Amino acid sequence: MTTTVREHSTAAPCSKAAPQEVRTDWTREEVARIYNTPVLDLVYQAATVHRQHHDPQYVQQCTLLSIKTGACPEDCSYCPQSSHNKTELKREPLLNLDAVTTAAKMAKDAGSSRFCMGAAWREVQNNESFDRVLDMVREVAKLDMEVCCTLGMLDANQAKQLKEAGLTAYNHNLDTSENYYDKIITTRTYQDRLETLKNVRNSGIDVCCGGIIGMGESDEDRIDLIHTLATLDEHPESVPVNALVPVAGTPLESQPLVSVWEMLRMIATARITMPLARVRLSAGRVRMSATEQALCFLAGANSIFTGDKLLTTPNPDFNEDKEMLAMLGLSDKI
Ligand code: SAM
Ligand code: DTB
Ligand code: SF4
Repeated sequence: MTTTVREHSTAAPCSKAAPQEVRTDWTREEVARIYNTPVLDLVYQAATVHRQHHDPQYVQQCTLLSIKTGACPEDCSYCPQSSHNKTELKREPLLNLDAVTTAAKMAKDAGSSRFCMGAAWREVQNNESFDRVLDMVREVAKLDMEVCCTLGMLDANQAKQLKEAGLTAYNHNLDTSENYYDKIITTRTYQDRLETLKNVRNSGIDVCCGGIIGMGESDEDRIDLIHTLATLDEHPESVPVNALVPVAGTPLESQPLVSVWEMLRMIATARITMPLARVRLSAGRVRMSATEQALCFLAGANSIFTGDKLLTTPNPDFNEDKEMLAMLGLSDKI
């Protein structure tokens, strides 16, 4: 774990006045100033904004399912599923429809209100596999759950078909700053990512877009990432904040673990700059105590992935999560 000594901004006074307006014109200096606020003031300000816009007792539970695992042509340095990385992952072809509907029903019975299907693809192709994914979306939508997919790059027509099938949201992360991006991925560009986000937005599907910390990026890169997200024409409806899960066989396997203070800065800055978004405390919870996670909820995180696995790596035990949420008085029911 690393401890960074930073130059703090002077904490801006926190007002209990009317809810802060939703802005997409944040300057980079404003975002940096928020991010560098002394951490307890930052959490306090974020908690205040959170309470102006959200029920603080509500934390959404989402369940992830990897519908196609491994053998991905992209070279994302963090990812166990990249064929460029020598990880001990078992590859799995695209699941069949029944397996997916069964998993979605189980997730719903376990209390999830959102089901997210992930495929280790560079991009969606117009083939039978995509037709099967469209069927999966139709079936999960019938269960009266939010349906999300993360399938790589999408063109406008594919986005339209997913919308028509009943997709609620599409997850496509910017992952890091534009500057740091080519240290992490070389097989696609930041612009490619932004293009897909535009196609998703124009189709009327909600945008789920965030990033990963702990990949060797600087505070400046983290500020740049939040600045980019918070100045999109419309904010993403959900912003996943992932702590790198270092996986043996990936170039980032030896990265030091991120500390809770770093997670708090990201979550709180996302909460303050994108007040209406669902901020999702995503990968990395398995290494966090309930106390650390409680601070993240205080700072404005209002969604988590539950279930024993994320896509391919472990997530906290389902029953432990239930106990934690009950202890904190948090619930998926409004
Ligand atoms: N292939 C699609 C794509 O890249 O958009 C979808 C699946 S991909 C696994 C979804 C997201 O998982 C990535 O954008 C990344 O942010 C996150 N992710 C992957 N491996 C991770 C790791 N080791 N630690 C934290 N987050 C990770
Ligand atoms: C996101 O931002 N985090 C989730 C979800 N979107 C798809 C995925 C995390 C994956 C962590 C590594 C793994 O389990 O393979
Ligand atoms: Fe493939 Fe997505 Fe993993 Fe990158 S993050 S290697 S695109 S599965």
